[in-house]
Amino acid sequence: MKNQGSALTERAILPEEKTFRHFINGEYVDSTDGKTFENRDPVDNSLIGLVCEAGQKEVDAAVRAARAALNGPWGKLTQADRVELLNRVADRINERFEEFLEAECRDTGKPRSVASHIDIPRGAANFKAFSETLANHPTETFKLDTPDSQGALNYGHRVPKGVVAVISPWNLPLLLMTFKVGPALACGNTVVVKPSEETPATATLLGEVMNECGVPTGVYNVVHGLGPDSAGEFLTAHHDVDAITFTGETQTGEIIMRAASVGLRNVSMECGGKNPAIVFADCDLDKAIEGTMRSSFVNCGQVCLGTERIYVEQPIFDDFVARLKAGVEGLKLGRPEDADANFGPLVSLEHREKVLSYYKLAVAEGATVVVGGGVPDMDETMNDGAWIEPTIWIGASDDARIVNEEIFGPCCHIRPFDTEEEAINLANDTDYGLCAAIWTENLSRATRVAEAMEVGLVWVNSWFLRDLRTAFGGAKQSGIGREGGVHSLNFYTELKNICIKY
Ligand code: NAD
Ligand code: 6OD
Repeated sequence: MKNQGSALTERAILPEEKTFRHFINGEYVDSTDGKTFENRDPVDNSLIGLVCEAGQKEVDAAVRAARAALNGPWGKLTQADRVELLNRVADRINERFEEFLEAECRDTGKPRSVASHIDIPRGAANFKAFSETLANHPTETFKLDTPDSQGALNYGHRVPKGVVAVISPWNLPLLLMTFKVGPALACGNTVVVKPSEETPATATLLGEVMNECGVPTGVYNVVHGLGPDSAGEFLTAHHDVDAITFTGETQTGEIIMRAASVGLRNVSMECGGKNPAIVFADCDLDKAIEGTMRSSFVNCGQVCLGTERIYVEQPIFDDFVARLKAGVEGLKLGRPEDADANFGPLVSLEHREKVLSYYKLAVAEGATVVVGGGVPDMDETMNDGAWIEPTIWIGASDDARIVNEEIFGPCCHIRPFDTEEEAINLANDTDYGLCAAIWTENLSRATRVAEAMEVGLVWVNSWFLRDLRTAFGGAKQSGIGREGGVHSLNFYTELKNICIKY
């Protein structure tokens, strides 16, 4: 593993200090009480700017604006008009790609090579894909023709849910926020977004894009702040919010579900994971190593779909461990703008404390550190940043906490297995159920094992290969409901049946 020692590079787009304001009813506004908190660059802990913290007043104003837009101009548009506006939003994100890229990389510290291939393109695509799904989705129709009914036509009519609260995390800020905002707006809802306190920039910038594209004011609103006793709690408890869509930790999801139970509001929950990979001896090992390098270490391991538990069939165990170790040693730590860097810092010093506590725990629990396990020595311009070593462990027991709890960092535990049945049992032995990756060239085995996984998503010989028309979501404690494709339309609309007797 090599550290990047280049001098601090000028960042062209964002001024050295700025304030991230709320975006309410088409305007950027401060908090009335002037409350702010700091936003720091995880690369070197320098101050990016201040973020306004919303109180009840700002949340009320945002929800009011969203309700007015729903009952007013947005609600009166045809679906085709809405779709055209959202396509324009997608195009405008692409035109301002560089600004979104800069903002995302500065908030998260992630390499530009990652954000320019994943975060920003998907941020734009999320506005197009769901418009297309909606436009092509048939209406269900049933003709009832019995002696009693003597003819009746039933058809489904979709209406928006109303004002939707979008609560999003910091790991893929624009991607995960627009994965909800795109379909919510396409279905005719209006939204109030509460981005993570760690990553306020791209949600803020998107407000400008909405105005530039002529999206009516009040359709897209942003309130900044923290969770408890702040914007997150005020928004999810707001009586005039009709549905809540959340991505984040399982424990936060439980709190939000309690808030949503008042008034029986709908929730969609995309939560944590402790995802397994099963690597069979008959796999294409080059592909398995390349895929696992990404699934365990891309985005500094901060991907809900990331692999933290790897089960490898005994005959190739030593080889797999050695090759993954070599892959980790080849990672290049560096600033986002360093073209060679493929590994950035964690999102914050606070998150590093959490991940490091698991690094210490691993040793206490008897795991062997294959590589990493600590804090890297960065050059003096980055030493104050949230850098951490990518880490591999072997030898922990199946009930060790590092094998069972979500760490959300660049680390994984590798364990050998002997039989397919054993691998399935080990993979399923968790409270989580987000995703699994299976590496084998045997199609029958792949199908059998995929169907046995207690998760919402399975990748065979790949990872994070996304088709936005498919269902996305977790089983067990990884979530409730599905989004993606028609599943998003189901969540963001109320389906009304109309029965016409003729
Ligand atoms: P988090 O739960 O701490 O925060 C997520 C959001 O919830 C933030 O905007 C936060 O301010 C807000 N929040 C916190 N407490 C709240 C409260 N009481 N009321 C209302 N809002 C509140 O999660 P995080 O640390 O930002 O993100 C990492 C977690 O997200 C990991 O567990 C990861 O697995 C999960 N995640 C899941 C998916 C998925 O699709 N399943 C995707 C990305 C991340
Ligand atoms: O690709 C997506 O649509 C998606 N929701 C990815 C989630 C990644 C979690 O960190």
